[in-house]
Amino acid sequence: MTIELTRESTVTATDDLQLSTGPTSDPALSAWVREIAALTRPDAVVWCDGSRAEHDRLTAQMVAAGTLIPLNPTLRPGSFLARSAPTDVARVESRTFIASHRREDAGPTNNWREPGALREELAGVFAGSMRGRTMYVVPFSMGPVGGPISQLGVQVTDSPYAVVSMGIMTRTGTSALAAIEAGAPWVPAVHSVGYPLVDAVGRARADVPWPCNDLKYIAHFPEAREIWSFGSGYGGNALLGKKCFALRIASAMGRQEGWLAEHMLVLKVTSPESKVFHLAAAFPSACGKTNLAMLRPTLPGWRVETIGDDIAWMRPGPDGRLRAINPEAGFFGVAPGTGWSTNPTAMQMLSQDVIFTNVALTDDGDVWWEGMTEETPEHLVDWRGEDWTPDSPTPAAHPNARFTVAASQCPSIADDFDAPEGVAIDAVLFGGRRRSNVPLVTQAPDWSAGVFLGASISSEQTAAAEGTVGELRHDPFAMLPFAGYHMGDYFAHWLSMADRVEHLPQVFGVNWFRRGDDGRFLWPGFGENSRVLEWICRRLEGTAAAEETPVGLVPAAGALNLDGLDVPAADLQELFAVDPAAWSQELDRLEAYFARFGDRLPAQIGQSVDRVRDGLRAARWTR
Ligand code: GTP
Ligand code: SPV
Ligand code: MN
Repeated sequence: MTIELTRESTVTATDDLQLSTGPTSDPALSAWVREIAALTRPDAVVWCDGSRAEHDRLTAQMVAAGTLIPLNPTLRPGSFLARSAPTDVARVESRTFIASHRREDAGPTNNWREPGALREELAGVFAGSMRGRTMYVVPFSMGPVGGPISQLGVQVTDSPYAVVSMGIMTRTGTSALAAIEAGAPWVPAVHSVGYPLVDAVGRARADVPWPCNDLKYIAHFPEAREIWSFGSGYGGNALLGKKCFALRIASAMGRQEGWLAEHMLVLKVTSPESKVFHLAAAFPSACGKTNLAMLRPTLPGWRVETIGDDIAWMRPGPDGRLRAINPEAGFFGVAPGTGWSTNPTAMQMLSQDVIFTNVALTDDGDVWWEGMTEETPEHLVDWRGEDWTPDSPTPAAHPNARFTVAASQCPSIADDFDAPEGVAIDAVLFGGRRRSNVPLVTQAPDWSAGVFLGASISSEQTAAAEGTVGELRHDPFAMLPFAGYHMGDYFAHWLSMADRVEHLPQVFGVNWFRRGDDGRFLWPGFGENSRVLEWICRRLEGTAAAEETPVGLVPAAGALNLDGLDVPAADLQELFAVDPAAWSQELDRLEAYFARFGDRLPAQIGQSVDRVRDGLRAARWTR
């Protein structure tokens, strides 16, 4: 057995893993690594330093193994294409578990498992799961190393794809390890693709380009602050700093410690008068966070800069404001729909050093996906590795195809992206993908109504997780798949921020996805969303007019800047229409959903439902 202590020094052990303590002085960390290695039986243990040399070494190794296809270095330098197994293309919510000691602490929206029983099952599936493979040890920091809002973790994994992706998405390596050795707490995260290179009776078996297992576990122990993931190499299932740590475990930590871990982008808006605003926005998966975070305003004089595109950690700051960091260091973004006309900033960002997963390959060794260019190439190799032409019945790129890229490559990255103390949040936005009912923009009259707005998000399902695309489902705070504890307690925790934060952000609802009877989007979206951001910022300043509706404040006539925009008056009317009958049904649906939370549903949520109902009854509201 070979045990690599550092990149430079490799030690060969004869029969056990006693030497795999690695280059660390931390006894708890080395004991844990030894314990996991003893369970999973890898051939070698490699401690990762997060260097560029390590990245290059691992990508070269994956090219040799067929996991990565190098792209044409002239067209897309430093970039690769990975094709996953066709069964391993998205998060698996049905196999995602929250193992709190009491079932009621996980709540009705999570798959609960009794921790002891789950640990036993996991011990069974992980036993020998890394045989024939290398186990990598990846120390990482979520947020700037040592920052007051940041947290540390260590992922062990048998997937070099996960190592390289974690290297882009988080701050990995020696500085994170040094912080752990200095005594900071860290979250252990165990990952195996579940494809040992030795079968049950000890016979060697060949590797495949994308090893995974039909049996999957994405398991969380929120009380022990521990993650175990088995069977998948994909995104949120395998890059354990992301959804597993930064949302599920961190949301539970935040509840205990008085802070928030949210599925939110963070952006900085600068007005023509050079006034700066920071906004955080929660939309469900594949509902526009990356696009809004990188928006190029069509309104002259406005500027948007990016701080984060998926996750925000927010803490009450010493200044009485809610302060947010992006705990990630890269973007794992949806490729389809990302194009020069919709998101030119992302397109520029993707010019080099990118790992693409499940996009199509062009004949000249570059990538393509639906929505990237106006013209469709005559011939491609699709995400499954098969010949594809515009006549093919299936899309060339998987609808959940993704890019993985460092945040530092983003042309719109904000100067305060790295600020350890975070940025002060002025407004929180909630949105979903709604073809009807939900107006383009509303403002909640107060914090309690804002929490209700977040709690009442529903959205048409996307390809970001298994399930039926297009089906309307409740997704409170865009956290349905990510809250690490009872959703009723989660609402209460949000309400409690009113007692913890002196200057609370204003809360707004947005919906870019309303459609006409003919099925087309009524709002042009993308860069034109700057018009909505303008109204929001003007509301924060107190200079824009609003009008009351039963579902919140909307722009008064003339207050939404439509200069130079060609949206028919009828469409605008429809974008803000509040139909009392449809809303009454919406509230019925919501009430039935909230009833699932029983006595853990805060009374204020029920009161908000009643308030909207009264408003709808008071007047048949038309605009
Ligand atoms: P996750 O990474 O899964 O959390 O997704 P996300 O919320 O970051 O979504 P993203 O910005 O990647 O957008 C997902 C899809 O929605 C893409 O296909 C976009 O092109 C599309 N989209 C984003 N913004 C808009 C918009 O304003 N209007 C319309 N019509 N589509 C949009
Ligand atoms: C999401 O599904 O919200 C994502 C992609 O951001 S994943 O990392 O796979 O969760
Ligand atoms: Mn996401």
